[in-house]
Amino acid sequence: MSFKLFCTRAIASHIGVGSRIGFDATSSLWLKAGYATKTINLTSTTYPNTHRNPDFAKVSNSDVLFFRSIVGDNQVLTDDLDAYNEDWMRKYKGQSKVVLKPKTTEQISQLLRYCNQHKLAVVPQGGNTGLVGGSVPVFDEIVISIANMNKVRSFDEASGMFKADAGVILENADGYLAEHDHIFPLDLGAKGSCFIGGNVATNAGGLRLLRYGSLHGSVLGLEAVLPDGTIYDSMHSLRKDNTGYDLKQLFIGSEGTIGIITGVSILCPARPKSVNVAFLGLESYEQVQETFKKARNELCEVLSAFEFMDRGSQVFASRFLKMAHPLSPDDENEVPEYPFYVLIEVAGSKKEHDDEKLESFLESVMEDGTVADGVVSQDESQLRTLWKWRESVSEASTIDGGVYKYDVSLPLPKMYSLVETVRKQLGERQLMSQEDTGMPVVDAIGYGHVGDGNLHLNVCVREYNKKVETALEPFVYEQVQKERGSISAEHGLGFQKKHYIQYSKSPVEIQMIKDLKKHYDPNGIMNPYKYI
Ligand code: FAD
Ligand code: 2HG
Ligand code: ZN
Repeated sequence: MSFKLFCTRAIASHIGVGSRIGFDATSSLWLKAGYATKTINLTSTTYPNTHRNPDFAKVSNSDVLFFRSIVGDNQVLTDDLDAYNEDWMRKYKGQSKVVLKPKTTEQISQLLRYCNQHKLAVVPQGGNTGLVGGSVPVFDEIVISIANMNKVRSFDEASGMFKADAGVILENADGYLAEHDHIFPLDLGAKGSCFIGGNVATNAGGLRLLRYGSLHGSVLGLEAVLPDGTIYDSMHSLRKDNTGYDLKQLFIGSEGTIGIITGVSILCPARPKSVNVAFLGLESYEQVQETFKKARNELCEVLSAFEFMDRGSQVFASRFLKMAHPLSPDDENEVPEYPFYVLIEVAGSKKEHDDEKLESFLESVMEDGTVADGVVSQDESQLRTLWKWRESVSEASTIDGGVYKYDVSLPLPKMYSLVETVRKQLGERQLMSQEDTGMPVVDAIGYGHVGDGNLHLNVCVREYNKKVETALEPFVYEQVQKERGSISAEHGLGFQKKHYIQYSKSPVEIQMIKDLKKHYDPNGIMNPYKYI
């Protein structure tokens, strides 16, 4: 049971500094979950009980002519629309015939006003990295992509106030802020592709919510276009504003159902000057909790992330990354037998101080046996590599053909039992086997943001399969409801959970949501067939 320093030789040759999982640096294109099933069935075929709303008009030639007059011929796409119709998991596929790529808020206003008047349904789309089928059409809805709205508007170094178009890629926003010694208060595995507007629309949580909090707190203002074309402009820079309802909150997590977010004003903290990461092996989930408790107590203000992964998730990451595991650097094929792994990040302003804190914390948890094994990064490249063993799990889970993803909030002590319960359920129904390729499910794995009480349960399948889906839904949601958890901690409801909101919201809450939707979108044109 020794504490090792991170071993450079095994890692450095595989992944260079700055390379990104799923992100092709040469083309700047997001590589979709490339392993998942090659052919995607139309959503309307997979879910035949969802019917096209006959109240919606179908796009006509005169509509297309109008769109061209607003955004220009080149920004109205009518061919090769798969990238806009298919979701990242390759699970959902819409049938849109038209994609619009406006460049200004005014253009979006004109487009939405027209669509509303003509009852043409629309789907707002950002980087299309959403994981609940919310970002793609179901039938022939028009896709309004905000990809062309990608300018930083302003940054105030004194206050940390950052204002930008909603189509700025998260990684670019953070890169811009890094030049000014600041950091975007959100980070996630899809940062090379997702847009800050999409992040706000999904109220994304990510890897450092523990440190920087929810977007409900850091977003200070928004600009959005309502379905009737009205421009709502609250792009102010006020930290405090108690004049009535906080309207911007309506859009944070609204998933494109009441308007299109076009601008984001957000408070960005100073960028930490020193960052370090430890990667640990643990013998039980109880020890994961104990380590978290101790990390909060001992690392206090420098703790910036606390992520956990079960062994199954590391096996998938290992198959995907094809490199030595940090805790067994000499054997490429071996993931050590620890049932749980934890990644701890510390970030502060004084390296010696932060390193000292991390070291004495690690010494104490190793000595008292809470942690069985661990490594610490020695430089930036190793730090990024350690993060890859956490960040790559999402994509690695698709490696055998597909994945059913659940992102739930649960009380910390109960969090991992959901994975065990689901594994039992799949075993009893004889749906799961790692060896028998005739079985649809390969494995059910668990990982996530311990600091936020957010578990990611990924059921990794050889192909999308109705029997598996029926075994999982509403079963998973029932388990979450029993513990008064949330069926969506961070990815939203989208299409996947459209029938299940009642597992986390009361009838009164659902009615209030419906009332708001009806008020702002009486024709229901915004992202129909989704959760509301
Ligand atoms: P899209 O996928 O394009 O859209 C998502 C939803 O928002 C859709 O309903 C869409 O209609 C709506 N929408 C998009 N833009 C707008 C707009 N401007 N106005 C109104 N509505 C809009 N999520 C997390 O919370 N934490 C994570 O750690 C995390 N990690 C991820 C890792 C990977 C590898 C992947 C693929 C996804 C991950 N996600 C994570 C999912 C997450 O929801 C998205 O990555 C991100 O927030 C969505 O942004 P996007 O621009 O891609 O939006
Ligand atoms: C993460 O935390 C993301 O890695 C994605 O939220 C989780 O793919 C998933 O299930
Ligand atoms: Zn997550």
